[in-house]
Amino acid sequence: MSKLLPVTVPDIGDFKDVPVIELFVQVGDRIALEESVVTLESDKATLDVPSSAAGIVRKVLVKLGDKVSEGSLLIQVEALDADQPEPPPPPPVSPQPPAPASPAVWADAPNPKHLVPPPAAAPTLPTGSKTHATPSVRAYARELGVDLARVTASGPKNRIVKEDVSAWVKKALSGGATSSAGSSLGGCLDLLPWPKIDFAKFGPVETRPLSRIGKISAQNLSRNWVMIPAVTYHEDADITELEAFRQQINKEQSGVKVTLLAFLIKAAVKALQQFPDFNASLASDDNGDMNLMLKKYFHIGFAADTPNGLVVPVVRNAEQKSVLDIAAESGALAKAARENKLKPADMQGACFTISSLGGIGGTAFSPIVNAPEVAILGVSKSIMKPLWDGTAFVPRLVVPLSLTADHRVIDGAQATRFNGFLAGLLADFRRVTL
Ligand code: CAO
Repeated sequence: MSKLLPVTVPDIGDFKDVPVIELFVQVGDRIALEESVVTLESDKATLDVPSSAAGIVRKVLVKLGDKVSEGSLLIQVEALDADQPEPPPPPPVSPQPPAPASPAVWADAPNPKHLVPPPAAAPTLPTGSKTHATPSVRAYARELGVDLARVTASGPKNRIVKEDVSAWVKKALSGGATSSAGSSLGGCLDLLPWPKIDFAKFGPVETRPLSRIGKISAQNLSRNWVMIPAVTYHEDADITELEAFRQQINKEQSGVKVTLLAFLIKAAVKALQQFPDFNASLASDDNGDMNLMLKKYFHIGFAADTPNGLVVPVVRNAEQKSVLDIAAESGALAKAARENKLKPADMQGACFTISSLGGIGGTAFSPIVNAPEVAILGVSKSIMKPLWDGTAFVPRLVVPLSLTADHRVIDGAQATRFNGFLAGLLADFRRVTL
């Protein structure tokens, strides 16, 4: 005789009234022991609740958004006898107690920190829209905005593993130049396809293929734009004295032309030393756990505008170099960039990037973080401004700083403190030596 078995929320620690954010079963589904029934999400973590019974789902007692606690009834399952593959219609509720549920393990959301091992008896994937993945993989997919239903599973018993999600994202991002303009990412994000327009209908046109650098930049910029929750913070730095000093040393020595960029790189190193989270990258380890990698070296990239497009050469170990050394090296790298002579190694390993448009103009802009870095400093054209010194307005040379930071690592308070610290260094460069 068939039995109707309740599947309830197991011991989930101190959590109560936790919302159901994913529901994997519906009435009539065949469910295996340990197969995921729902995902719960607290403020900080997600948890898959495995089924404590195998059979046919006869009742689903929760819906998305419902809040549940330990003991809440989720589904009722009609047990199948070994020789009874297809059961009759639902019988009345049986009082038989459920088998003990698998231990519940939370995975942090949205950045998973605890790996949840797959259940011992992983279920086979039935046809339809159901997907099987551990909570940490689900959290990872949610973080990247990936719909797991689109991902091909390669894990045991058709489980989607983290590599499957990464491979799907990689594929989506590696479309040609045309697709990177919209369609491949559009597929990933459910955006409309990139508009296809016959521009010649409206007037004469000329087709110019993107350069190799342009294609690579387009793909990197698109990925960084959609994957990094970035915010730009603006600050003005008073560089009146620094500019006077810069002009003086350029008069005194003729070997190297010193521009503001060299001082910015030197000051940025000091600020990174003061705020180590800015000298870091998010990276997942072999278990899929996300960590912050704090770097003990200070390699500073700077955006260089070249006839072939934007490149980012890197001044390595800038903390060990003087402003004059940095000026000479950045000048040589910028020249090599313009002449298309940079080697791949010249553009690798940056911890933080400076994008200086000050030689061209502008009052502020929002640079895009250069992943896997977590912040980038945009610099616009310095301008004389009347600043109030407490008794009168005085003319001061002010340079606008625009710091874009990855909000997963750096919040607004940290970013504003970083900007203030950096502006303080530029206002009184002696502080860099402290
Ligand atoms: N405010 C006012 N003037 C500035 C300035 C600023 N913030 N920064 C530089 N200048 C001045 C320089 O002092 C120099 O003037 P002088 O010749 O009279 O001394 C002039 O502008 C040109 O400087 P430069 O651009 O040749 O040198 P740099 O060291 O400042 O910059 C480099 C080097 C490679 C960063 C720059 O040439 C460049 O390519 N900038 C563009 C970066 C870019 O495209 N960023 C956007 C990326 S996102 O699309």
